[in-house]
Amino acid sequence: MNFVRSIKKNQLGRDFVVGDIHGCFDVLDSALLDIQFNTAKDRLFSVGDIIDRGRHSAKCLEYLDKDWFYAVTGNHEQMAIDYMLHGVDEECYRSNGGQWLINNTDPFERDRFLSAFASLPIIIEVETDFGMVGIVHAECPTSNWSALKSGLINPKTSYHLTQACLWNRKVIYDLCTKPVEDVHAIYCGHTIVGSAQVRGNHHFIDTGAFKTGRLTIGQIQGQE
Ligand SMILES: [Mn+2]
Repeated sequence: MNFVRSIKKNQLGRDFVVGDIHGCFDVLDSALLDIQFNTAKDRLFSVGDIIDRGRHSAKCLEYLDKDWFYAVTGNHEQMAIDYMLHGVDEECYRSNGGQWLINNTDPFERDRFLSAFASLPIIIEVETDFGMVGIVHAECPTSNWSALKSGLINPKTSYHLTQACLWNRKVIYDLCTKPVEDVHAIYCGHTIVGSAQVRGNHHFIDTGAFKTGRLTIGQIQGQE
């Protein structure tokens, strides 16, 4: 499994981060038009949870195929993987928006979703003019970024840290607001906020697109 993906600086265009898409690829398309996103030069980094709840979850494969679209694993991608591999917790997954996948019984299509989700990293780091920017679904559970990277690839700590990256809500609830060391900024989703929120150097950008119609996109690199 690929836990950490490191991405070089975008020398050509702009880099953006986007909050939890949750199947709202129609909202994403119009948001990309609004910012005049240029697929030849610009890149988009998703904080995960690109599927479930919204109406166009299956479209995720089109985006995951693009060389300008990057995503980390969200707890919903992890639930989809667990459901497809083990078939357990079907009712739990259904109640969390997984019926689009549960209803899709084509084994070939399921394999495409499984391999696409299983190849996503837990965290991404992107080089920018301001320093390294981290992308993680729920939060960074360690006090410095390097400790997270080494802990994720250490078999003794990997499982625990992965779960924390996918599910924690300690930082957003002000239980830990010290900036994470060794990283300029960290972008997260998972916890729905009315508008983007900052805690230390964590930025929370999930504005609940599947129910509010508002998808938050922030620029992290390149000319305004
Ligand atoms: Mn989530």
